[in-house]
Amino acid sequence: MMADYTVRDQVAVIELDNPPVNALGSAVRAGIYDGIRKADRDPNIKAVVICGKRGTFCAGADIREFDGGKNGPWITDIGDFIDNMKKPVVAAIEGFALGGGLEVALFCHYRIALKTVRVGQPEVQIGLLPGGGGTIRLPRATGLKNALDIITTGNHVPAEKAAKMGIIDQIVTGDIIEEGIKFVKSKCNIDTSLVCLRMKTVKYSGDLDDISEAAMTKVKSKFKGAIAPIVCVKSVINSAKMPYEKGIDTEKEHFQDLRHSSQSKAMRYAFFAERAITRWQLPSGGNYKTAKPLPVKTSGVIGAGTMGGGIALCLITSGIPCILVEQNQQFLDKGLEIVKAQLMRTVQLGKLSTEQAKKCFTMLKPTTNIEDLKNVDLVIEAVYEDLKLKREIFEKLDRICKSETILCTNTSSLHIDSIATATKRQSKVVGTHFFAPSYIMKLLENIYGTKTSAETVATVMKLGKTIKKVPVLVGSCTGFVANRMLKPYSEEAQYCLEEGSTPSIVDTVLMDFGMPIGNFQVSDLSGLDIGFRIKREAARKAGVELSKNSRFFLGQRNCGLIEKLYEAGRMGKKNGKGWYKYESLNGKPIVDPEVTMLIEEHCRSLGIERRNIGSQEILERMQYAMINEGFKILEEGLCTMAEEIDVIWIYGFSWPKYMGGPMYYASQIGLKKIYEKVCYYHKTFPYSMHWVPSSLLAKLSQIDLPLSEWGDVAQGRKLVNKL
Ligand code: 3H9
Repeated sequence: MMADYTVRDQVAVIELDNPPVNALGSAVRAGIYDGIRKADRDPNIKAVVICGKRGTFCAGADIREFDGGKNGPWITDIGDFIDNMKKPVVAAIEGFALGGGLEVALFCHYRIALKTVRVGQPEVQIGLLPGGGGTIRLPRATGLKNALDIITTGNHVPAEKAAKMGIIDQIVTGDIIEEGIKFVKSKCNIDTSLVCLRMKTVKYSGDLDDISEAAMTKVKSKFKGAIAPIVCVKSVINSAKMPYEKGIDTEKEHFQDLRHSSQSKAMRYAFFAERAITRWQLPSGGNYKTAKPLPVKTSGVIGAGTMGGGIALCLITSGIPCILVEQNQQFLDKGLEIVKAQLMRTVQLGKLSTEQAKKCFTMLKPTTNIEDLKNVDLVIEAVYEDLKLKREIFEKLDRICKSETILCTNTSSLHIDSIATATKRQSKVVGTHFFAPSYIMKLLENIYGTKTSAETVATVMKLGKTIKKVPVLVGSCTGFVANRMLKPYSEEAQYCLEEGSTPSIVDTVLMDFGMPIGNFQVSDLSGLDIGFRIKREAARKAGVELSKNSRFFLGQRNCGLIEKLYEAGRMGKKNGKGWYKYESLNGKPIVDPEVTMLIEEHCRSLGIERRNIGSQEILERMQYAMINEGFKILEEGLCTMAEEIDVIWIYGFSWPKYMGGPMYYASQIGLKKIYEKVCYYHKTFPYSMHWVPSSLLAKLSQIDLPLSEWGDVAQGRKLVNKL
């Protein structure tokens, strides 16, 4: 049994014991159930303490068991037994009490916790609802509104706030088991049956329909397309509308439906993918187990633009002092204003208090003297994408900084070696690609160069976590993983325009699929001038003309629409005119007949006959082209597992988690079908190199292997011809 039973001073102590987080697998549930029945039977036992080993109470049900058919007592069976006990039962909480863990605690007559504890019902984040009485009992402890908030967001609640809400009865200090015993003994003479009845019989006031409608509207707009938040609202409202037992039974039915849903399966995959990517390894052999991160106690950022300012903000709000460098006072002042404005916004959103924000700001040291960086542990260069400039900066940093300093470049496309070779410390140079807006977006694409050491990688992977990002390690190539995959995706969107579609049709198809924002809306946000400059730079490097009227560029299919829009003065949202028009900077995209005319004129001038393109074709072309690129990335060893690609799309481009990421999506469609379609489009569009089928995709389409093994096949750790 995975719950220890001991007796101390006539109190039974049941300790959950399932490393690493005491997840409530069937054996643990059986252990608790046996323990409380034993305590109840034993006349020498006066009370019970339930707690967890290894400094944490419990992180909820064992998510790994959801795919199999393991049984054992349900949480509500354990709970009903506790409810009917005459001996008081206290949950003594340290670390986390999440999901089923909090549900078990809510069935206990009392809950005490250390101040550092966090509680929550995060089930919604894996496409579920709390299925062990959480939606029925939590509202009885906190009131409907708080419970709706906790259950539909899945956010953790710190102990003191939880105590104010009625979840925790007492905050304690010291040894949690000793405190539990002391607490529960003080309750021995109270009739506990009355205490537990309190939970069952609580009645609600207020207009339930209004509360329900407001909550539904909120979750439908905040979690567009996700089913679980909607079911969570329904079940919490049931707690007020239905008799207690009926509410519990209905909750269990909802839980089982969601457990088998494709959305929950995808989100459970994403949960484990996020953990799998922390087990990184370098081709040279260094890995997450052996490499020790260096401490980063001080930092520097070069460039106080929106990117650099946002990065500096990430550092100072995580408690890492930062020296912010700009080339002149004017730029520096402008950058500081941006940082201040972002900090203010954080305060307005309630994420920081005014005091905390002020304290953070004192950790920022603005300067125009790059020499001030000489003693920092790590520098992130965030100037614009110009190789010559970046090399100059790295050459200078190499001279100025102490020998231990790690030098990071926030590049979105340049090879790391092309920058690292400007220094004599290539092992300490690494790419840290932030996504705009850098303070908000969670993805941090860390890129190793040929000579980057495992220690350097370990340091930036740890730093990513410290500044609350999701760090993913990838190899260096043009555009790295994120932008390299985005390229065919966006190109296909443009080809669809010149073949007959419109920006709003393409964007609607993507948003109906679940993307929060369409491709052309994103392009307007980043600015059409960026796309234009990238293309112009590629032409310059190749020594050729960038011709907007040619259907070919560098031997490949070309769509000159970006050039034409740029020429027509359409820069994107910043000047109110891009693929759409905008009435203000915060305005919504409006279809602009001028753009439609421009596209039609473009087609006429090139003799392209426009046709109706169905939504399935638009989706397939954008997604399969990008997925094919993903397989090439695996094939080239730039990622070691498909999970890395999925996490990049979830956190870098807001791919809906309930679709698991593009590679997971491909696994659900079936690689055979994807491969056939890629071959079909390759034949149809022979001048688009991105349709050349990946040989790994070709290989995997012939066999049925789980996604978790695709990386092994790519790297020869699994030989498919021997299967
Ligand atoms: C539920 O409770 C349903 C009920 O309402 C009804 C049921 C009847 N199961 O994240 P970390 C593993 S649904 C299995 O790196 P941290 C994790 O995979 C559940 N494994 O650490 C990793 O393994 P590995 C509702 C789990 O300190 C290791 O533990 N609960 C579970 O950064 C360390 O995890 C949740 O959704 C689990 N429940 O964060 C909570 N939890 O080393 C999910 C963790 O092999 N968990 N593991 O990669 C979390 O949010 C975080 O893990 C936690 C710790 C905050 C607890």
